[in-house]
Order: sequence, then structure tokens, then C-alpha cells
Amino acid sequence: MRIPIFAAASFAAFAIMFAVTFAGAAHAGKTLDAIQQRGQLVCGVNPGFPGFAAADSQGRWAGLDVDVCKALAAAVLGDANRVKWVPLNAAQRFAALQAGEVDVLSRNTTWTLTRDASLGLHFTGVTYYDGQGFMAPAKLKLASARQLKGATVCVQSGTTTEKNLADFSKAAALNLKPVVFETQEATNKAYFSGRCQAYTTDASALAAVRNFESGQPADHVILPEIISKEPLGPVVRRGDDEWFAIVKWVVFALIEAEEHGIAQATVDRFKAESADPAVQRLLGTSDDTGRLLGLDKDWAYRAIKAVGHYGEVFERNLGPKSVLQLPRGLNNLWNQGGLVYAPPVR
Ligand SMILES: N[C@@H](CCC(=O)N[C@@H](CS)C(=O)NCC(=O)O)C(=O)O
Repeated sequence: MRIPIFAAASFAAFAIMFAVTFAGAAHAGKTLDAIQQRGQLVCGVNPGFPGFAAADSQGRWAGLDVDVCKALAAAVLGDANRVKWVPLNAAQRFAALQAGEVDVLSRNTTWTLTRDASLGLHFTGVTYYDGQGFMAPAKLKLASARQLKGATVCVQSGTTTEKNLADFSKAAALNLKPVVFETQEATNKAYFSGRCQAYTTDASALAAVRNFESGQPADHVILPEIISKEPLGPVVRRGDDEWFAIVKWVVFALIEAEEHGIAQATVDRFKAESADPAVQRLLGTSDDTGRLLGLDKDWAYRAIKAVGHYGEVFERNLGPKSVLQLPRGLNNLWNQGGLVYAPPVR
């Protein structure tokens, strides 16, 4: 078919106009559309891991993983409370996300190649750098996990923990005997009833189990070895790049807020008064970065206002004054000796 030259030219002009008008404005994406239509974010969390995700007697959830979802809800819905919490154990978590039962999995989940490449999911980044450790009864008077030769070790299935234990046993020629349970409750019960000589999980969870579940924390020691890297972070389904970008950048915004010292209590003042271009960009008073994510210009401001910057989230849930009393360590900002780093919000 021959297209008259003027028609082809006007089509080209229209195409250029269209591209110029809409360049940079992101299409919302189906997950964001669904969240906005239902007016609620559905967030998969740990059923009960104080410091990361746990509900109180009133059903109010708190923790670092919980704050990630609150920040997301604030950014995309304008209200941090518009979250439906779906408790998921280790074995259930990926299937629930794959099946669309949750919009995001924010549940002490380690980013590994196998999970990233074979589950139809994307890890969006790291919200907590963890590592696997061991706990043993103090009465065994152990100073090192290397003294556990031939020991029985309680461990939960469906976790990286189980695999790392096998690697460590092999590499250190320890002949460890895993005693495997599907739920954390069963793992705890077995260890505290003396079924195993040691307990292994992520170091953060060891602190929670020792402080909350043992009855007598002083009767259990956490051994010094950290045998793995456990970068924990939120996970989304593949196939929705827009939602993937939103989850990444909401976490990055909390990190960048800490870099600029923008706290929950001071974010309004920064928004009203700051002349720093990076702060203005982050808080939407100059460029509209939200438009690029399918959101409005206040997306990051609302996330920070809802939960505070990354350092505040850490301190409140995990830091020395919290129940877990974890040192900031690797989870300090990159310019404070840690690994926490966000690409520039620009
Ligand atoms: N980070 C590891 C371990 C995560 C994990 O599920 N840990 C257990 C032991 S603390 C847990 O949270 N269990 C709670 C549950 O499944 O209810 C992973 O991603 O596999």
C-alpha cells in the first residue's frame, strides 16, 4: 500500500509530539493499578520475628520489614496504614508471591542466585545485611562453632540456613547432623527441649530466639562464627518493571534521606526550607521524580514522614535501644563504614 507523503509526514510529526509529551512519564504498571484500585497494599511478612515483623495483641504490626511496606503504602497510597499483612513461613513465601497473593514479600529473605534466577521473582535490593550463626546451651561451654564436631543442629527447612549448614559442615569436616523442622515454632521447641546440641539461623533471628523464646537468655550463647552472607530484602514478581522500580526506589529514598539527615520529625522543615538541590529533588519541591515512577511528586516525602529515614527504621526496630539490640555494623551507611548505599535520587 502506498501512503501519501503528507500523511506519512503528519504521522511522523504526531509520533514525535506524542513521544515528547509523554517522555519520562511512567506507565503505572498492573501491580500499582491493582493496589490503587483496592486501596491497599498486600504485604507478605514473617509470622512472628520481633524486630523484623511481629504483631502485638491489638494486631498492630511492627519491624523493619513492616516499615518497608508502610513506607511503600505511604508512597503509593498516601497512607502507611493501608496495608494488609499476610504472615508467611519460610516454605510458603515464594509460592504466595508467585501466585499473586501478595504484592511484595518483605520477610527476612536472602537474595541468592538460584532464587533470583529461577523463581520468576526479582530481589529489589538489600534492607538488612545479615549472616548465619549458631547458638548453643551455655552449659556446653563452647567457644566456637568448630567445636560442634558430630553435633545435632536444629534448623528450619526451606531456608538458605539449611544449605549453608551442610556447606559449613563439609568445609570444616564437622559431620554436623541437621535436625530439620518446617516451622520456626517447631525448631525452637526442639532446641529448647534439648533435642539438638545447637541451633542455627540468621544472626538477627538468633538474637530474637535467644531473647524472646528461651525464657533464660543467659543459658544460651551465640557463637562467634558467621558462616554465610545473608543479604535480606524485598522481593516482587517478574513481569512488572514499574512496580519493581517503585519498591527499589522507596527503599533508596529512605537511605538517601539518612544521608541528608532528613528525619521523620524534620522532614516538613526540610521540605519547607531546604535550599539543597538534592534535598529538594528527594522531597519533590523541585524536580518531579514521582512522575517517572508513575507516582506524584511527594512519594518520597510521604515515605520518610511515615517511617523516618533508614537509620531511624534500623534504630527503632533493631538498634541498641530496641528489643534485639543489634549493632549497626554492616548496616551502617556506606560513608559511615557500612554497606548501605542508594543510587542517586535524580
Ligand atoms: N534468610 C534465610 C532464613 C529466613 C527464615 O525463614 N528464617 C526462619 C528462621 S528465624 C524464619 O524466619 N522462620 C519463621 C517462619 O517460617 O515462621 C532465608 O531467606 O532462607
